[in-house]
This record gives sequence, structure tokens and C-alpha cells, in this order.
Amino acid sequence: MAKPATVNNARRDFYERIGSLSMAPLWESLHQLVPPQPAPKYQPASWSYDAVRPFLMESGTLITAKEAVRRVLILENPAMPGSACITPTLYAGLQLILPGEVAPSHRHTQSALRFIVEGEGAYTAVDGERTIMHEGDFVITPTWTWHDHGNDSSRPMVWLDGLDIPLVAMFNAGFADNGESDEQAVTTPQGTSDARYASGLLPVDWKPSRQTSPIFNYPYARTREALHRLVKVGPPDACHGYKLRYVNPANGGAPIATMGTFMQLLPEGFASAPYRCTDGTVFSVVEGQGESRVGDKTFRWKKRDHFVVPSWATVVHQATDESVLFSFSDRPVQERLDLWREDRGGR
Ligand code: 1HN
Repeated sequence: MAKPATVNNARRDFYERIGSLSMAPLWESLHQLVPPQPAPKYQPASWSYDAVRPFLMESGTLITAKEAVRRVLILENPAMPGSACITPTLYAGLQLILPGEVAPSHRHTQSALRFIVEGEGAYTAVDGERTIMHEGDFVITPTWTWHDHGNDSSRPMVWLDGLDIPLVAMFNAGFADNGESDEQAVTTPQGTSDARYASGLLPVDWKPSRQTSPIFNYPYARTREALHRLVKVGPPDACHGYKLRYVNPANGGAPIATMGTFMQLLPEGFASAPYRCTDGTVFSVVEGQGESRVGDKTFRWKKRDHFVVPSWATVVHQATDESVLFSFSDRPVQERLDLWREDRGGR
């Protein structure tokens, strides 16, 4: 209904006067503040590895891992330029470490996941223990732990870094520290965390000291076997194919408190039912090829490609070959806050 000019003028004048007291009228913004459904200000996007890899390798000629501290090309959401965010709560990047290089030791309150995209044989060290990484491994760097990386292999290594940087920034809870030397002393034999915590058993008197999983590396060999065993015992889920979540054996929750991680197998020829959920999700293609329709965009993908699905965007996956997709999101945070929702069969 049109309002008389005098009313509009009186209101504008009122807004200006209360503005000088750092106040504002809720009724002008109520609908945006409490939208009827998620209205993300970021968009679906994809990064083909064929397009990205030459730039990653070129970055290796421009700066060393030591000088860069971390030689990473950020995967930034095209609708959030300059933010270093792939979603409003998550950071993602592709990190390159060349043979003989070391990425020096530091620690920060932001948690990190590594998902290995190309190569094998480099290590990451966390609080004095090293793990050798292979394609498809999911490796954890818990909050506030010392970590450095090194490549003793003869080939470049590339992995996807996922961090909760925007979430930590929102809380203004970020702290960081540099190590005294580039490489931490190895104080714990390789394989220790795997031996103690990774067999569905836990040392009898062990008590967790934090919410983060005690498992350091969830190797792809085991994840892949788990998926293929699932295929043998039942039909795929209509929306997800065969989808597993990584788990912290100490509490049944996500391995990292702020980031959920998932692996799913889509059988050859599988077409998923439309699905949407409130956790914006980053995907890394591990095996196979296919395409995903995300909102009004369609991304063709194959091994090592990446794409992001925003909150509440409807996704439909189609697998040409048997395919395996890794993904991560802020789902554990939303679940803790009783916010997470899904719509199986969303439009
Ligand atoms: C970091 O420490 C790593 O440890 C990777 O490999 C990416 C992005 C921002 C801040 C710290 C790493 C990062 C990071």
C-alpha cells in the first residue's frame, strides 16, 4: 500500500535521528533477517583439476613451501571475492609440496583436514608423530596442535586443505604460533595413533582430552574397502548412493568438531534423487566420472575435480562410471545447534 509522502519523510527523519544513537528500525529489515528459507549469498562453483593443476605447478616455480609457509591456491567462492571462503563457514585450498620441501611447523586454533588429491609419500607431522599420506587419505590436524609437512618422495604432492577459518573468525577465537624449528622432532613412532585408536577398540584406561578424533589418518585403502563391502550387503540410498561419515571412535561424532567428513560411492549409471540440506558442502572427486546438477548449474566432473554445493541448493548426482566422492561441511556444528535440516526430494 502506498504511503503518503509525509509518513515516509517522517520515518526517514526518525531513522536518521535514531541512527545517530546507533539504533535502527527492525521493521525495515525483519524479512531479510529471518528469511522463510535459506537465502545463501554464495553460489555453486567447480574447479576442474585439468584447469587448476598447471597453475599449482607454476606456483611451485614462484615460491618455495618454506617462504610461502603454506603454498596453497585458495578455492574461493566466486560470489565472495577477497573472503578466502568457499562457503561462509569454510575455507578450502589446494596445497602443493614438492620433493625435498618442508612446510614449517606452526599451530593455530583453526582445525584442518587434509584430503590427498595427487601423489604419495609425503608426510605431515602433528605433535611429534608423522603419517605418510596417500591419495584418498583423510588426515586430521586438530585445533592448536603443532604441525609441519615434508615431501621425501620423488613426486609433487597435492592435497585439499579444509579449515574452519571463517567460523573461528566469527567467534574471534583465532590464535596462532610459529614453531622454534621448521621440522618438529619426531617423538612418537609412526603408526602409534593408528595402532591405539583405529581398530574399533580403545586402550582401556584412555580418556579423550578433546573432541577431535585420536585417529590421525583415515587411509583410503580402508575407506574404499568399507564402501565396497557396503555395496555387497544392500541397495544404495536413493539420494546418496552408498554414503559413510567418518567417525571419532571416542564419541561417535565427527572426527573434527567443526567439520563433518564423508565418503560416498555412486554405482555405475546411478542417478540420485534430488536432495538438499542446510550444510554447504565441498566435494572432491576420488574416482570415476559423472555430473552433478547443483541448483541451476551442472558440473561435469572426474577424478581430482572439486565443486561446492551451497546450503539448500538442490543437488542431483549422476555417475557415468562407478564413482567415489569425498565431501566436507559444517554439519556437526549445525547439528549441535539443532539447526541442521535436509529435504529428501527437494526441488
Ligand atoms: C595452514 O596451517 C595449512 O598447515 C594449510 O597446511 C592452509 C590456510 C590458512 C591458514 C593456515 C597447513 C592454511 C593454514
